[in-house]
Amino acid sequence: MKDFQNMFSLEGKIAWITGASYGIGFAIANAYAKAGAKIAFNDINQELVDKGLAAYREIGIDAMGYVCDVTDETAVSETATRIVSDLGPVDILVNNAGIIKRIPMHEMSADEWRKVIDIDLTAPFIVAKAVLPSMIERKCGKIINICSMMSELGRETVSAYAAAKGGLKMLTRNICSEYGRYNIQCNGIGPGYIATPQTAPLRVRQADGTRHPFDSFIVAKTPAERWGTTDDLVGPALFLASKASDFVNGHVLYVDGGILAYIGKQPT
Ligand code: NAP
Ligand code: GCO
Repeated sequence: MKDFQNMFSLEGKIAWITGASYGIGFAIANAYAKAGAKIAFNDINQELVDKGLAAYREIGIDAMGYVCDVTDETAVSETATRIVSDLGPVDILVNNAGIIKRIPMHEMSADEWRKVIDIDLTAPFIVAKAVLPSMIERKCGKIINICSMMSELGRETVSAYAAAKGGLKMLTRNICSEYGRYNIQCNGIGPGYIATPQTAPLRVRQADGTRHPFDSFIVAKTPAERWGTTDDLVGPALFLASKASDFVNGHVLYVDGGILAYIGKQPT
């Protein structure tokens, strides 16, 4: 029988959250720290890492920050080694770092396409590869891939992002298939539309103070009738990192206020 009281505790665990100086990654790291985990995060440059370290310190979290581009296999492997020597072997990996380019597909260069695929799909493979051997050896581990509505849906201008996030859903299932026997769980979180810097351009107020048309579109498309907040993601992220989800594997948990369930408002 499980210890239900402590099912969601991450006491003694080491969590690595990529691209977590701010936004969704920061909120998840904050929750993991409050649940008892030690936090390692990386970001693309020293300025962001310093900004992240200051933000963690401000809320009382003693996080370790590393400059590391998640697409650079050597840098990722060196960072993984540093985390092990600074904190210990990684128990929980959250592949959070990501970018989007909103460009009509027929105008997108192959270099722009590759950049999105590299960061949003190839990097989770590279980072997972860096932590898997120790997880296999210790016969436990949690890998959480931050997927998207675009793991299921398409829309204008986001072809590379949708291809990457759809691919990330399948990488999630494959890591589960290949390593489930070692007591490693790999699941995804599919956030709906969350108010972060990544989506800020879609929420900019119009000159007359009214909502951006895309902002109104999302509110109408979401049964909850609002954008998500980073806090909406922390419960699901905690569940997938904790003992409470030890037999949950290969899923994408959509945290979208109901978008994927909804056909859309009927015309009035
Ligand atoms: P964000 O605010 O843009 O944060 C992403 C972080 O990843 C940034 O700190 C970014 O640094 C970093 N990053 C980018 N490229 C990197 C690289 N090569 N190596 C290391 N770090 C890198 O995004 P967010 O909205 O919090 O999103 C986090 C994740 O959730 C992403 O994977 C995103 O696709 C996904 N997501 C977001 C939403 C949403 O509505 N916001 C919904 C579904 C899924 P820079 O600041 O330099 O770019
Ligand atoms: C867009 C958005 C989305 C979200 C998110 C949805 O331009 O449509 O940026 O792709 O960020 O991934 O789940």
